[in-house]
Amino acid sequence: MTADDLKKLAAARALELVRPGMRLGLGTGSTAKHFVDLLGLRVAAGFEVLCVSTSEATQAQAVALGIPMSTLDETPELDLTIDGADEVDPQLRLIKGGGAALLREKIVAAASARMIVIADDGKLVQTLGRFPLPIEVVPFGLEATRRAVAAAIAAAGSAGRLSLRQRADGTTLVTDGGHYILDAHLGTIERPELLAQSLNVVPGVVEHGLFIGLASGAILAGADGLRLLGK
Ligand code: ABF
Repeated sequence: MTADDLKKLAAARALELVRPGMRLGLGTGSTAKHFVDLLGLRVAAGFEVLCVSTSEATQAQAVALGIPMSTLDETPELDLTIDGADEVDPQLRLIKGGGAALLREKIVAAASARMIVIADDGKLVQTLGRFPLPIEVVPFGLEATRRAVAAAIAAAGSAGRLSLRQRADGTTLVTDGGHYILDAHLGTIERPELLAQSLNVVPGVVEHGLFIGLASGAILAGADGLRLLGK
């Protein structure tokens, strides 16, 4: 099976968690895209749900599929969010943001009674950090913020270069929220909670890709089948 086949497998398993009338958060990324496609087929067959998206890309996909959409202003409490991740550790701590949607993803996850990660099992790691940690920052004062972020990372006992996320055409990526992303190439993050706290107080940092205490479970698809973490 290809990695994409595994993502589809995880997405299909997540769909089994959805009950009629549920208020759903719809994630972003290639794995979440499969979930939204499958949900769209259910909706076309009369399945009733009300959904909130985590990015403009997912919003467009869901609308095109005829999935009933709402907002967190109209529907501030969600029953279940299904979303991807870049890394998952055994304690269900995540790195997210490779898809540049981490801000809305974290807000939607926090508004959900349950947040279930769907991914191929290659995303499961013992220690977070092999994937560069995305840190969303406001464009104003970028160089000053970059230095403050580097100091916060050092204060948390980590180290590594910071790169400004660019699009394929070489221009600076601007998120749905109008911000930039600094990717921190740390290698390993021995104390994710400490690093998260250290980043949270840096002026100019809007949000970061460490999701701690937000994921209720994970559905990980591998060559040997599905592995379920949490609940
Ligand atoms: C999104 O899904 C991002 O936070 C994360 O980076 C991405 C994972 O992408 P994929 O499912 O394509 O591997 O939630």
